[in-house]
Amino acid sequence: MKASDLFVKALEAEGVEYIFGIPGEENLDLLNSLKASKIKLIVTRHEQAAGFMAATYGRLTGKAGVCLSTLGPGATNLVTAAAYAQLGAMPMFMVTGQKPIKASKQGQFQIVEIVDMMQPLTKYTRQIASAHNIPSRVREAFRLAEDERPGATHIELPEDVAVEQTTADVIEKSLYRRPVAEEKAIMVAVELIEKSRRPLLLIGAAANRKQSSKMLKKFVDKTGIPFLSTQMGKGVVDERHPLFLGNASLSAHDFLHRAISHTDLIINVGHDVVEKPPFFMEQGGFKVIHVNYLTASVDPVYYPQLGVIGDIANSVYQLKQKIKPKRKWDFGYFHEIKAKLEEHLLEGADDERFPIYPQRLVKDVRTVMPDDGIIALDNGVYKIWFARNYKAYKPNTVLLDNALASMGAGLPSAIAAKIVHPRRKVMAICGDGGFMMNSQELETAVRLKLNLVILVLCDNAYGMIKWKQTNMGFDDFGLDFNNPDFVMYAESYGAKGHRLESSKDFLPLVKKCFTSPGVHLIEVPIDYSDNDRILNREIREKSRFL
Ligand SMILES: Cc1ncc(C[n+]2csc(CCOP(=O)(O)OP(=O)(O)O)c2C)c(N)n1
Repeated sequence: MKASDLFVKALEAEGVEYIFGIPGEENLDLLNSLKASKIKLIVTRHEQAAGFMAATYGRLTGKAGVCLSTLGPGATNLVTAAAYAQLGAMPMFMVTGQKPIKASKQGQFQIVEIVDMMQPLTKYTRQIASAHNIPSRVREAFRLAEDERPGATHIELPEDVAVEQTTADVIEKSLYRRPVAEEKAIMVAVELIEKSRRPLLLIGAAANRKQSSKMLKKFVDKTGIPFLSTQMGKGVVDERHPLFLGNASLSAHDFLHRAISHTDLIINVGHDVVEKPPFFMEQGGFKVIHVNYLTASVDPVYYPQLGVIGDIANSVYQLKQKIKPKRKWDFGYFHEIKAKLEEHLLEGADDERFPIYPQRLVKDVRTVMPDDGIIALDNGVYKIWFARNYKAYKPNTVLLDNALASMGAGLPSAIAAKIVHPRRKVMAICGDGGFMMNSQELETAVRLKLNLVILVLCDNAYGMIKWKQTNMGFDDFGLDFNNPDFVMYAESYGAKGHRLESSKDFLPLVKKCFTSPGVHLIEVPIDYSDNDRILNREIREKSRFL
């Protein structure tokens, strides 16, 4: 068999459905082998976007998403996406081309040490030097990408290896179950929880990766322990639950931090230190039980006293079975916080000003999105508003990146979400800065005939940094820009462009976009004038009096 055919066969054995990417001449044998495969090639307009799509496919399915590029410049374009997958624990497999390694007549043209370049960004990076190694290398790359903690892997397939003949055959996936926590660890955790006075449950990203939603809901219902979510842990348990105390969208001084300063024990399910800290541990302060697939990386702000290590859903099940809810638990103060938080979340939600107020925008998006609808956020200050004010009802329905926190991922991840869940409503929410970093993927979305709604929030500036600049007392400087006419821009791609003219038009307009097929871009002027007042001062002041 030709090596590139074997490579494709190995991908098929992994259950690969899509490859996102841009082929170069060094991938042409692989491309030709793909022609005969059921794997669908999705050509993108930038490798970075292909990487974001592959990572999001992995995030939503638990199976490694695959992306492809040529050598040199194509592969260097994958770097940000590799970091995105690696930090965000999204399973992703990258394959890049290379010039012949045995004899090359092109000198060093386009040659960069891609395998080395990927080293700090991946769990595994290898060049295939012989066709014979394809099955084991590919299997190993997928195993590592998908195993906890998931991340990015990379294989370089040189042109001359791709054309070799080989008798090797694919290695099938091995079947295994995730290990479960040992009973003794569970018993120690149960004792700690039962002895505590004001325990809190924190739900983080890893709880969104596998099926732990039902078990966590049962745990909360049985014990009555109030819970918080991290940004990437949103939706694991429906945030409409009466015991939900808020999302850690700000790192300090929010209502939920009052709860944290009042707790003596945090049962931390699935959070790890890549996310912006939802809390800071201090010597002599509250204790933390780390419930996760792997032990915790130690960090100055995170050094849990106990680890319950193993499959998360199983650990939560075991804890739930053994815990006897205690009368001495005192959640009175937490319920007070909850009431105040709910009040605060409603503030500004009906504001009629235009440009639209972020709180109103969040409320209207929540109104229009069905329970299982997916919002995919780029990175900007609106992310804080959405994480804090938008209640997620189901797992993985709020796709945001609180790990690399890269701009440019909003549109590509929405495209991938729509590919994975074609029947669900998907909305990309981007700032005018982040959107322009991968706006060329409008063409990909239109070509794929996706039904997608894209909000471009316009403040003609890098608003997030402006917000921080104001907070630090600096003058307004160096963060403004001009925008294209987004309606014309969208239409030039064959998408439908809309411009929001008044806040009350938002809901009917989005509803209309969701009922008419195709890619809809809505230019949404946004009023960020209160970001500093509310996010930096009002929340801090109001929560101080709790
Ligand atoms: C690729 C990348 N470059 C720079 C940053 C730093 N950064 C974070 S948010 C932000 C501004 C985002 O602006 P925009 O997309 O317009 O959203 P806004 O905050 O204005 O709503 C910048 C420059 C980043 N996170 N990622």
